[in-house]
Amino acid sequence: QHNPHFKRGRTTIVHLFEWRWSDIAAECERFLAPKGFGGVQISPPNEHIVLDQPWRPWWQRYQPISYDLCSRSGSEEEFKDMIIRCNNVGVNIYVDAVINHMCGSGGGEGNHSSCGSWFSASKKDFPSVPYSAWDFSVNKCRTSSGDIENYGDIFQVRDCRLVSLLDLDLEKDYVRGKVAEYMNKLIDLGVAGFRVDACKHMWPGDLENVYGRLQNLNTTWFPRDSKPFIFQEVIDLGGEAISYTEYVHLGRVTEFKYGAKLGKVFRKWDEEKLFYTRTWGEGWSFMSDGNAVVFVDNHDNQRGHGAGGSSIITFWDSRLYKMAVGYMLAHPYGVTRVMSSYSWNRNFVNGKDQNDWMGPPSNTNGSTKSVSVNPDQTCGDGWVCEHRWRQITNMVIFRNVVNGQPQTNWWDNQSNQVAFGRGDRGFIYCFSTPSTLNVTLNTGMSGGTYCDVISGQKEGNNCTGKQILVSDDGHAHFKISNLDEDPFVAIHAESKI
Ligand code: ARE
Ligand code: CA
Repeated sequence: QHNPHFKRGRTTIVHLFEWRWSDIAAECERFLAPKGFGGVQISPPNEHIVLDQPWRPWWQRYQPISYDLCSRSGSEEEFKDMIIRCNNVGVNIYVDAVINHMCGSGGGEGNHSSCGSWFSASKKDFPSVPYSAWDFSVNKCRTSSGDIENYGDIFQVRDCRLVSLLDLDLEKDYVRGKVAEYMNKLIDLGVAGFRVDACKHMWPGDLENVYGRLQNLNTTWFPRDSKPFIFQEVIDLGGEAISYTEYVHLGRVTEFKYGAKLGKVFRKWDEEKLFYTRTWGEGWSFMSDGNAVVFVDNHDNQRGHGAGGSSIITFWDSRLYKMAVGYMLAHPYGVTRVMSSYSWNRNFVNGKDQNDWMGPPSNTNGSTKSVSVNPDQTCGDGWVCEHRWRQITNMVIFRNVVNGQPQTNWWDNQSNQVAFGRGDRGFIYCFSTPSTLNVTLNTGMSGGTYCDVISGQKEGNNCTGKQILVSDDGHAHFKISNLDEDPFVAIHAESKI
């Protein structure tokens, strides 16, 4: 379950946060497959609550009402069509599975749900599953509020309500069966795996039981006996009662230290310096390479939810962001995930964004807007599409080209300039300090002229960016200024001209 089952030597997942299924299908065909993306993490596809206060927040999708497949992203038909079209071009779909809980305890009663199913949060009644009051862990929770009050107590964290969300009792065979039935339906339809939400709040033994019930992947698109890829959201920055180590035998785990630390390095906070990343990965006490899913930011911490704090770099700091994502994609550690966001009207009051709830670009009737694509390949209508930024797309390709190669030819200036290669397949040089670089480095690559894929790219036999001349002994001269659009350069075997 640690294997993402990427096809055709691909390596990277993009999270198309809040995209509609029909847009994802089109994106697989027109962009993700040609650019070599391995898969898409989609927003939760199941029925969710629909809220007016605040108006249609993005997080309503983390409040399930049933496992029917109609959501803000579209209908079941559109969902099925997306899976087929993405699979047909070799792009995997990973579902965000919300199985720890249903909606918030204050969710009310009625048909305010994405498929229109009736439910009652106060009676804990969800007839479309069906779940009733017996299926929740109310009697296990010992806090007076019924909510998690102390992350130091492993029992509360698992058995009480996360921010008042009605907590399912996954010890019950019936609940395990319903959750597995939902996930198996998705596997049948052709998904490649799951991002499992809020795993810290579920007992590893319960998860093991649920995962044990899952079928192998659909053989229309995957080899026989392929188990679904599982990556579990466990926020572990150290110092809490629950550790990621309890989950790594079950599947991969999100490594939240990665983005928090990388943010500090590129922002030069806490006296961090880029050259300290010589030991990036396990050397920074991250989980072992084979267990990690890594990312610079996610849909929570890009807006002050979740964990990582203010060091997290997002599209709002676009120049730094491209460098951080570029570094991540060049470095061999972990399975990489790239964020693709929408923009919203940030409004900080005393350091807190009052609009951190705002949902995706919407029409007046509340439906999510389609993603429009501009002539220069960027997106419009409020969709940021970081994955379409040249520097990021081209580093996704870089990662595919160097896949399987070790990190080699490390160089640093004992400060904020570093460079490293990936065998003879690729080389990256980057700095995070206001300065100019003028240095000759051993790239480990074969002699020739390469096109830098950050300032441009190879188009036919031309290069639209800087050209890097590698001599027959593998050395190349790098001259970059902090005034350049991006203070980094990357070349790879397929950017040779
Ligand atoms: C919303 C409202 C709440 C309200 C609730 C129920 O904001 O005020 O009580 O609805 O009505 C997302 C949003 C939440 C939202 C929820 C449901 O972020 O704001 O609540 O959807 O709509 C912890 C968990 C971790 C979780 C983060 C956010 O451990 O699993 O909190 N992340 C996932 C998703 C989120 C999602 C949920 C889980 C719920 O990625 O998008 O919530 O499905 C320390 C701890 C962490 C802890 C963190 C923040 O760092 O180590 O474990 O993360 O603090 O508390
Ligand atoms: Ca729980």
